[in-house]
Amino acid sequence: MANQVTLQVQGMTCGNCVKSVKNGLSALSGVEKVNVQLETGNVDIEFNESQIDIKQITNTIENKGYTVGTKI
Ligand SMILES: [Cu+2]
Repeated sequence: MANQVTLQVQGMTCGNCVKSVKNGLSALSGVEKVNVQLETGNVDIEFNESQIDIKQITNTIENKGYTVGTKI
């Protein structure tokens, strides 16, 4: 079942940060679509909840050195 979530990510400052988050999430099996907005820090993610959960997605972002705020 496809699910959609928008996470508020803090600490992204440039295009490389965007790429790092986008590529890191896209590499996870179960993640279908990732859209990162640098200006707002919003990260829109479409994922298959039978394969991956938000906790794993959040951990992946945090392991790259960014902070995940309240989910919208
Ligand atoms: Cu950067």
